[in-house]
Amino acid sequence: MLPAPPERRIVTHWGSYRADEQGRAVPVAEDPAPSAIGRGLEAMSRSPARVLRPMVRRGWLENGPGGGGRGRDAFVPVSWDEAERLVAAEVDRVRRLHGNAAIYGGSYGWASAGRFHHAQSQIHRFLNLAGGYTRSVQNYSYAAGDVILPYITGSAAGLSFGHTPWSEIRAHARQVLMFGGMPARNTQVNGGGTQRHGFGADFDACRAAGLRMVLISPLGDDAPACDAWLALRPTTDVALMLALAHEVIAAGRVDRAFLDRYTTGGETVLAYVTGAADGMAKSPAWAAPITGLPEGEIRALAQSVMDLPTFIAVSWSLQRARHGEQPYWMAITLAALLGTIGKPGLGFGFGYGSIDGIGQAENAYSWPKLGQGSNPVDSFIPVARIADMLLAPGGAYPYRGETRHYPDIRLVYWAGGNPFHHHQDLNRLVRAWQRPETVIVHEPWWTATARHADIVLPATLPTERDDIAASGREPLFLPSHKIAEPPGEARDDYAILTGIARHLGLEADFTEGRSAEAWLRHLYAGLPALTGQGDLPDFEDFWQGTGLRIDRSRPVRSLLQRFRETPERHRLHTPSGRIELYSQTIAGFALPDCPGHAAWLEPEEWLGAPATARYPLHLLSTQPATRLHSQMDAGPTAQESKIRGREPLRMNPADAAARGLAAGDVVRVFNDRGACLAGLVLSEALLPGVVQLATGAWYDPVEPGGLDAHGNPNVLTRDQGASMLSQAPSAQSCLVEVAAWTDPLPPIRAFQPPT
Ligand SMILES: Nc1nc2c(c(=O)[nH]1)N[C@H]1C(S)=C(S)[C@@H](COP(=O)(O)OP(=O)(O)OC[C@H]3O[C@@H](n4cnc5c(=O)[nH]c(N)nc54)[C@H](O)[C@@H]3O)O[C@H]1N2
Ligand SMILES: Nc1nc2c(c(=O)[nH]1)N[C@H]1C(S)=C(S)[C@@H](COP(=O)(O)OP(=O)(O)OC[C@H]3O[C@@H](n4cnc5c(=O)[nH]c(N)nc54)[C@H](O)[C@@H]3O)O[C@H]1N2
Ligand SMILES: [Mo]
Repeated sequence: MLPAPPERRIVTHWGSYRADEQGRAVPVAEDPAPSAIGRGLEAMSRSPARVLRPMVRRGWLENGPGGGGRGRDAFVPVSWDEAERLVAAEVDRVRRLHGNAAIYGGSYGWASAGRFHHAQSQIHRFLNLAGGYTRSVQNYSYAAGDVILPYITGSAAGLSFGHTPWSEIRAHARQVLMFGGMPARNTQVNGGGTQRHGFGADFDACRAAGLRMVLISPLGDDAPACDAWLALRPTTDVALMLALAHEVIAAGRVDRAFLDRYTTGGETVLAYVTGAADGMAKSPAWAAPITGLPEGEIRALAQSVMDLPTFIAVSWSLQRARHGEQPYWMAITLAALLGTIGKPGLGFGFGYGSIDGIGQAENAYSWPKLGQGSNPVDSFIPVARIADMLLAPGGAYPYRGETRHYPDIRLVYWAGGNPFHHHQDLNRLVRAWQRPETVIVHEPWWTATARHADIVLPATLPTERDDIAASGREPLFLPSHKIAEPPGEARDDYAILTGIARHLGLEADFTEGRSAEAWLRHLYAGLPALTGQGDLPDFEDFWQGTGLRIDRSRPVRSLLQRFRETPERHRLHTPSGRIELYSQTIAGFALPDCPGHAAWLEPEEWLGAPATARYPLHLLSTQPATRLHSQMDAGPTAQESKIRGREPLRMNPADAAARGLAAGDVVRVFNDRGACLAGLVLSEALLPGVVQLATGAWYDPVEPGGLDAHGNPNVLTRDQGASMLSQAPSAQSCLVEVAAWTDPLPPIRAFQPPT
């Protein structure tokens, strides 16, 4: 048993808390900007939405593996021993009959902070020992960016790591273009467990230093403050950037020396922008009707990027759309024409304000983590292609210039994620999800994913176990203390998998003979080797304290600065060794939705599409201010934001008036893919024609595949790859209509356990 610390602390993805005298979780004093998401954290332990016992779907228990009735049948409680035996036997059956690639163990999702009780690491470690599984690659956050960047700059630096520091931007830039804004709500979160929210201070320091902060977004409140707001139509940023490039060219301000020395393909791009290639000059007059921005505003912005040293920031949201590769490629192209790339504090970067920690000092070391072993099976899918995979076993699909085939999945095993939150077109997922023979889910909660499983194993929350937490974007290694007993029979993922491993003869390999506490000590003992930090306190002292700080950060350097200084020595990992404004490789793939240079491509759904005749509103499904994804939706902060129990939908008053709608109304949001209810909030901050419904309201269909009573935008979003290159999710390309809901209100049942 670990000694009881004088002050008990819990670390989450959205902040650190201490238990006060009443056992309530209150933000720690070290945090300059605590998040309200953590309110009621300790009370969530006893929420009625918790899974309390191992449960098996009745149809599966009675008839054996097979999908019919998934999401409809009642659940039957079983003992832990029986649950372990059922899971072990099913893993064994599937691997023997169909091979390990028939097990989908992607388990994508955020789970909880904590280095040891990290659900994905635990499940991957277990499945690797069991012979392997089909895994997932990329993520829902920035997959299109992650795929395209290596073709252009030779790596994904500037996306989730390697950013130009805020301190350099503040010192050298005079203007920051914020494509997609920098909404403070998203910087409540930092993966792995955060303690000191830092974004606000960096942003404020830029303003104090007199930088001109320009917000380019359909939402006027997408930044803590701004000096100008360009309210463009969603997913038209490439057209705006092209027009800026056009003006830079027309003014003779292209940095030819930079293009010659550091890039390849500049001539092709210039010909496209000027119209020499296709007869269409990408001028402000051309971009105005596409973006919805007045031509004069575009010209003024173009002048400002020529007059002021400018940093171009693009949020991750821009690439979560059809052709989401293009805004990133075009931002780099624009910075290249201006010749700012690699200059201190200038150039471009992605994800500032998408999450806390971007642009802050980066650790020059990595933290200890649980070893996952290696996967003997070489089978994977791009993560957002899950429904396609389940619907079409063996089906062909393009990815990164190859033709691949989907594996034939018989068993889906999920721990630490919520696909019925995160995936697009949930009604399609409901159908696809019936296909596998068995679905096993570890969950603390009766989420929609748990409800659509055959075997549900109750997992603990971070408040119910001891752990160590550390984010890759903070220099802090933090104890996270148990403050509550697990409810019912809930167990840690480690304990669950240890029990299952025992039935498969894998226990000794899985545990390496360590208890959970012994693993924490083992992780701690790994610190010196990884961080180079020698004289650390004893584990006991660490455990009684408030965490360690290891200040060894990477040198302060702007993105691609070394490449700029010595391009011969720091050749990029691209075929030319330079920035590829035109990529022969991508052009060679001959993809209709991702050509060889950055280009404006009309998506199927945007405000200029013919589809607006029926669905005239562009839906932005942004990250929620009141929770992390679907987590804490049952908590007080999210619940107080609901309108008659429904998730708030924001709309411009003019759009509401045209539909006879008023603030506080419950409305139906719909398109051909699905429909949900939401509670109406009116705001002038939205560009007319745009509505905003945050992700994360627990999916609550009134009948299987029917109306969602609660307001989950993913019943409306499109399940299509950003392009055939990346197969990334493209949730932001989505048209809808909104109408009054006059029928009786269906009850919210998502937070009640199923029968
Ligand atoms: N339309 C639309 N959809 C989106 C997005 C969007 O912008 N628009 N954003 C996308 C993005 S960027 C992301 S990253 C995804 C996020 O999608 P997810 O990461 O899947 O979302 P979460 O709600 O965090 O799911 C984590 C689940 O793990 C469970 N959990 C927590 N701790 C533990 C644990 O210790 N053990 C176990 N077994 N389970 C645990 C939680 O209860 C929760 O159900 O959503 C994506 N979906
Ligand atoms: N509170 C909270 N914070 C979070 C999360 C959470 O669940 N809750 N999730 C975290 C995760 S996993 C991720 S990946 C990040 C995601 O970070 P982002 O992807 O940056 O976040 P979003 O909220 O989807 O989008 C940010 C803003 O982009 C704008 N936008 C959308 N489409 C367009 C467009 O086409 N053009 C322009 N110019 N603007 C557009 C929207 O107005 C939106 O408010 O957020 C993280 N932060
Ligand atoms: Mo994400």
